[in-house]
Amino acid sequence: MRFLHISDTHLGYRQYGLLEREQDFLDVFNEAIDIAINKNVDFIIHTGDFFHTSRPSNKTIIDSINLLKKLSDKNISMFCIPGNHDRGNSVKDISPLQILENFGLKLINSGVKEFNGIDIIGVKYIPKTALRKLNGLKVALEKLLEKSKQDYKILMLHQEFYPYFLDSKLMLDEEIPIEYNYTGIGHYHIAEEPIKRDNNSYIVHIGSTEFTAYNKNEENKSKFVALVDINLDKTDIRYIELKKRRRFLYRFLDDNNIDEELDRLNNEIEKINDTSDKKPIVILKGEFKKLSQDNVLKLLKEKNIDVDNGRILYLKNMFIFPSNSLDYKGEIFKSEDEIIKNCLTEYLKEDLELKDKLLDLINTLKSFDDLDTVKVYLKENPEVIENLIK
Ligand SMILES: [Mn+2]
Repeated sequence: MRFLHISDTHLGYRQYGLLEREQDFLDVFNEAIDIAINKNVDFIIHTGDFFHTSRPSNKTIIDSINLLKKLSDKNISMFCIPGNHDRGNSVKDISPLQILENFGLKLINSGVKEFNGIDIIGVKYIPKTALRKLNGLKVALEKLLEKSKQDYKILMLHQEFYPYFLDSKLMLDEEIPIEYNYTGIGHYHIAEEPIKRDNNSYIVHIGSTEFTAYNKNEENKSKFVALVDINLDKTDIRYIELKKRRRFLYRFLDDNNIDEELDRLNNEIEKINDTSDKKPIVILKGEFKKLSQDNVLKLLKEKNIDVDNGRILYLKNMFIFPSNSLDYKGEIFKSEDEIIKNCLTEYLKEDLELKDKLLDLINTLKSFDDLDTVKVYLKENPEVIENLIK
């Protein structure tokens, strides 16, 4: 028996407001599906955040139906749990994943589904407040074990575990019963080496399929899916790198390194453009004590680090200059999404769940055409606001 583990595909995410980025998330999801087909897997597990929001656009829904159709043509089932992004939390509505159940998606909110002699067990994303009431995951996971009849058990989770999330109280070894042979965990967007436990069971954080800036230092990390072979009780895991994801180049600049760093950056941009049809995204951070804004912007132009020359898809500069950082007239953030997200992250760093809820709500409101429609919507759906502080 063979399966593919995919996570956090965030379909429909128009990062930086760019249509190209929306397409990137679809491209790489397609690549993952093609790997599943080419490697003749029996099924796929998707550990949450299939969609980027609970209100995917009509186009995104059609894209997702086409992905599932490719799989059903080859008789491959996809098992999935709702993540924090697509569980349908801030509006009184079901998850968009329930639409996909009509197109073959095997959605598990909390339960056991048997497939050809193995059990696939899933628990949808549980927010922090509910986790506290449950006193962690362990009791729920043990109850699900009682319902499982097959020897080989696959568990799908979408949660924050320590130390991947430093302020989390969930410890892998304490929360996850060792009887689960393969535990796939979504939510953390960076791929980590599989953790092998004493009885040869595994815990796998496979990470997202594209860069979303959800986790720190995600920029330069490669993206993967896991191909897993089960032979009796033996589990063999291979990570396969996703080639279609867009490359991000991240640099920290200062007065001393800027010349050298920009030359190196230039070489790398060149290399990427030679080997890929996807232009890279460049993120520059910098703190300058001697160089002025004019100096730095001139240097960037001289060294060809410029969106207008067609070598870069998007350039994000976050610079601080000595006199007054507010003097900086460059485009620190190009899209309002980024501005909103950064403000909320700053103000609500003590309550990231509220931040996520607000972002989700803003995304929903942005889908309305004008302010009057927004007002009517809020009036008719007061729970949208109530849910924020529940
Ligand atoms: Mn995610």
